[in-house]
Amino acid sequence: MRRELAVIVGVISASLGLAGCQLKDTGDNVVNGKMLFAEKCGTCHVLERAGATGTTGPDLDAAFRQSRVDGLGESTFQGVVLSQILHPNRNPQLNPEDRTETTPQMPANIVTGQDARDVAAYVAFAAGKQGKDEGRLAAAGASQAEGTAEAKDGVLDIPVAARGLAYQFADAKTPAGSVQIKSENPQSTPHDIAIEGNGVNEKGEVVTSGGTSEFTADLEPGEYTFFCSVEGHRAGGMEGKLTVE
Ligand code: HEC
Ligand SMILES: [Cu+2]
Repeated sequence: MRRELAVIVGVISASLGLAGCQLKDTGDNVVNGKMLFAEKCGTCHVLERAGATGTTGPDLDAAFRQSRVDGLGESTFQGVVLSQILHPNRNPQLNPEDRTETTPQMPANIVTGQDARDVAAYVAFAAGKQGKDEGRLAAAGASQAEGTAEAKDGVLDIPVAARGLAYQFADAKTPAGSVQIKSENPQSTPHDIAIEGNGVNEKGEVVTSGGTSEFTADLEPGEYTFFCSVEGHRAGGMEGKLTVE
């Protein structure tokens, strides 16, 4: 009972603060909320301000945009998001396409306690809202892939980025021949690395939390694609061009 009350009071005081100014001391830390969102939620949801590109669950910008236009307050949003985190899929739904299986499910309690309140506060602040995050919030979103990974001594290393559906590199290059392709994954979200093109279709193991996905392939010169084969991740942006010279 006591604990429930504390949650409710927390939600109300946070939303009052948020309505006035995004970074005022509200008791809820939206910077922490955004980092956690990008790491743990953004792999399944789109939320543009967080750089989140996941496609397994609903697009949260789309989900909240109309309610925002209709003038529903961020306190309401925060309550909705928090209860979704604590008790997801209370009503598992039939897949609208074939009406046989249930649609994918969101795991409960991915974040807990104050972290869950921080995430809910950030989503309430950001979902469906135009513009970009500023100040301390700006740097806390999903990582962006950048630059070209180049093979060294027959090893092509394309690590997973710190947060979100991204590798550290946007594309890659290697000389032809036998190449060991590897990708360390620092996230708790599972990822692997795979390549396809020119009749090649190979992948490493799915790994989490510091594990390395790797395999060796014999590659002829040409254009290939590297990507993560975990469902929804390639569509969310985990892919790049591999040029073999
Ligand atoms: C493994 C994929 C996955 C992860 C990770 C995930 N979600 Fe979800 N989420 C879903 C799916 C699927 C649904 C729709 C079905 C349901 O409600 O469970 C959903 C629904 C939601 C909804 C309701 C949207 C609507 O239109 O009603 C919210 C809000 C939400 N998630 C927020 C979050 C937050 C915040 C996190 C991180 C703490 C998170 N999700 C992590 C898959 C995920
Ligand atoms: Cu992945």
